[in-house]
Amino acid sequence: MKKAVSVCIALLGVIFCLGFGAMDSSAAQTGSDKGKETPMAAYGALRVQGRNLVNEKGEKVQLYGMSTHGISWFPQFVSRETFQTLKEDWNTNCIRIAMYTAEYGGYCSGGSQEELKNLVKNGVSYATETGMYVIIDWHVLQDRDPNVYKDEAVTFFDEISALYGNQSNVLYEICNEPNSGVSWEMIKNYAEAVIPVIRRNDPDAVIIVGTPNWSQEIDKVLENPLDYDNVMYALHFYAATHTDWLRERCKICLEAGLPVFISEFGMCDASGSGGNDFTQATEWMKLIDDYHLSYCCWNLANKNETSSIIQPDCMKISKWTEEELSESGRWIQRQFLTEHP
Ligand code: IDC
Repeated sequence: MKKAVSVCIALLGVIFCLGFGAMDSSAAQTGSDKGKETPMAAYGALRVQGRNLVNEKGEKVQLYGMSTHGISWFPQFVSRETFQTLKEDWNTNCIRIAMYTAEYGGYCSGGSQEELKNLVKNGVSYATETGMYVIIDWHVLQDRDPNVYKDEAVTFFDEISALYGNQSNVLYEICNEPNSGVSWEMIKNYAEAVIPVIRRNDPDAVIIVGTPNWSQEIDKVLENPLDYDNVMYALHFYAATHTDWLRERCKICLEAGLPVFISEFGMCDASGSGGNDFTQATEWMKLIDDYHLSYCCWNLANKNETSSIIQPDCMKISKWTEEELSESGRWIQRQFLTEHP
């Protein structure tokens, strides 16, 4: 009898230890997430309410993170490890995937459309696994007028949005930066062709629309906005070039109720190089903070240019040390970590 009791006690002890062991290992698994819910789990489906991006409960949401460089040039950064690092070590909740349309290896300029689509799809999968929001950016630049490749855009967004209709973390940016005299009316015509195609597949997704003059003349939208729900308008700034006057314009639009999304910005000048102007960048961050704006920083690459966040001699695609980051990288990482504790 005594023996049976001691066997029972021993068994209970083993079960107890195993139980705690199991608890410990599950704690270790969530340890890398610092015990936080993923951004997607915390916010769910997003929508636009007045000038704000809001979550399912109608509370304001701020998306923030990095934009890739062109994925034709730097496909290696569309990776699971990269996105994990950006979420866990950089505290970001969003990633923008920039697919150029007309530049080197662009979607409409000789790049392999299948490979580019696969990169976009992989990017969306990695973001989803990581619990982040993801922006699919049709990166109009050298083509100036989004109508030049409107048919290609319609086909692309039709195919891509059909995949994500039941996912709540995908946003569509339908034209990065129309420029060189392309008017808001021309952009609006384009948007009116592309948005219904996305809406058919993904009725509630948030759609970001670029604005004239490299997404700076956002005020042109005020008199003639698009007649769709869940649309936001892009404003892009490069702090060493675009200062008070563009912030003033941004404020006027916000006060008039326009939903603004800063889907691209840099701390340097508009060439993507030159020196950083952190005084101006800090002024921009104040505005972003005051209005709870969403913002994506250009760019996630190791190119030898100021706006790239990784040193050109560093080949790592994740877990960069401070020394492996550029001056821009160090500044923006600190911004993400301190602004959104
Ligand atoms: C720049 C890249 C650069 C690349 C060039 C191609 O930083 O490496 O050679 O594009 O034209 C934008 C654009 C963005 C630009 C960036 C800096 O959206 O594509 O990237 N910029 O010039 N608008 C304002 C600045």
